[in-house]
Amino acid sequence: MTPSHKFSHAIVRQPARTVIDGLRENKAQQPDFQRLLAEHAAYKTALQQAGVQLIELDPLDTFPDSLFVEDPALVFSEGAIVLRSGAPSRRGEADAITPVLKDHFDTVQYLPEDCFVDGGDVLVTPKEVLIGLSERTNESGGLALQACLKRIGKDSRLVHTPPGVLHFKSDCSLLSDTQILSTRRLADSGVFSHLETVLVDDAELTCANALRVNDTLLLAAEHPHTHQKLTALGFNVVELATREITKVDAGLSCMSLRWNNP
Ligand code: CIR
Repeated sequence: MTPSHKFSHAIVRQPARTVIDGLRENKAQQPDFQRLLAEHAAYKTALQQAGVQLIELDPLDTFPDSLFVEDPALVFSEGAIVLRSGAPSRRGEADAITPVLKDHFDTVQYLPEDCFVDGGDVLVTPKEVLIGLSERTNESGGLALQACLKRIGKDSRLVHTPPGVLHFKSDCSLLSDTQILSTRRLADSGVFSHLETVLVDDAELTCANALRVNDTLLLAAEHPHTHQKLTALGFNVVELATREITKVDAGLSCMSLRWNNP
């Protein structure tokens, strides 16, 4: 079976200048546009060096958060699913990305009205897809997504995103087909009973959103304890600066939509 972290292609979107007005919990912090661009450029290079072919989309000034392409859609070798964000300011991003999905996938499914799901709440594991209910992902959205997933042969389960956490994957990421990187608060909910859990250091929560791509594990820089732990486990860790994107509550998985085209 192809490992879940095997990716041949990814969609990315260039940050718009308006990203400095992106949604965030802490309004007191605003990202620096030039430094954020540099972070994004390094991210794209790291994906390419990990063996991924990029499909690069133009910036969208009307949608400050549109570089976070993981949220408006889900993509699999079997087809794409267009989502509807629980954040009103992000709803138009789905329409903007749909033509690109139609160009690359034979099957594109859509959620019905009043169903809200952000891709950041969806974790794909070999056994099942976990859908974290959150401020952005409502129950009808989760149920509608389960029906879409079933149509392309994928089992799924509705779970809960920890209170106060933006997205389910803000707190976890798949390291391999059998291992998950997670915060303690999420792991303690028992949701990962079928996976071996590697905990991020309690003082390094923001690196829980890592990104395994082929033989490379992308990890937010400045999280030395977790980095050391993952290196000791044998992962090929590549650090990426995330100071600016973190100011708009984002992490590494958010900036690409990845799939394997065998
Ligand atoms: C938002 O609040 O929607 C953006 N500022 C951050 C989105 C991060 N996306 C993700 O975790 N998948």
